[in-house]
Amino acid sequence: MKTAPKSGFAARVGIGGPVGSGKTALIEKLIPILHARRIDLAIVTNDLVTREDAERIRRSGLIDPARVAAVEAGACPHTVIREDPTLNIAAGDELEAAFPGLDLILFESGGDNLASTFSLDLVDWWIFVIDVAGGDDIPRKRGPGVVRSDLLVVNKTDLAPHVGVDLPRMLAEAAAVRGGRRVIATSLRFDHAVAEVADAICEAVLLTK
Ligand SMILES: Nc1nc2c(ncn2[C@@H]2O[C@H](COP(=O)(O)OP(=O)(O)OP(=O)(O)O)[C@@H](O)[C@H]2O)c(=O)[nH]1
Ligand SMILES: [Mg+2]
Repeated sequence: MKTAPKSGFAARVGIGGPVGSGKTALIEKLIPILHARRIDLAIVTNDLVTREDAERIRRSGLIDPARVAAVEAGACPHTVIREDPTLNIAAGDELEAAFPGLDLILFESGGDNLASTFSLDLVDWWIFVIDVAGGDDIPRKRGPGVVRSDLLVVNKTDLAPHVGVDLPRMLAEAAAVRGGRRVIATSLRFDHAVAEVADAICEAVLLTK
């Protein structure tokens, strides 16, 4: 559902999920697809006590490094995307001031647990990324991130045969606990279904595809 941007004009989309599920990898794969659609983009990353993910994206050559901002949470990552998102809101506002034509800002949360959610003071819409290597029981555990996110991404599908995961069952259980809200299975390693995630973002917050 399209909602009004939280401040300024750029739509703000959160990307959360457990440590190592593929949040930064998703951003790296989305950037060229969104650029090809002429979407004016910036990124805010969150790490515990470093700027590691921001530096990784800046070094990637995928986007102007000035369009990548870093927030150091200094505490459990959800505190700065939910309880007090002031630092992230300010980072988004600074990017909008520096790049007045911005259409979209992606906010990557630091890796967190299944209870992690985004404040709707910060984002218009948010994605939760889990991966098959975390176990096919993750959806059944009904964490708020899995249940309440606008889009659930189940990543690393290429690893399912190697970790004994029944992927169709995992996806069916994910759909069931989400009451029909969208689930997309990706393999970022093999660029599988990234365009579908881009479509979902564009449809939800940019009214375009
Ligand atoms: N096999 C496989 N590996 C993947 C896939 N997506 C990501 N990875 C790998 O998983 C690891 C973690 O990916 P990241 O993108 O850094 O994960 P993250 O969620 O940003 O991690 P944190 O920010 O530390 O929480 C990296 O080694 C990636 O190369 C995938 O679809 N398949
Ligand atoms: Mg990351």
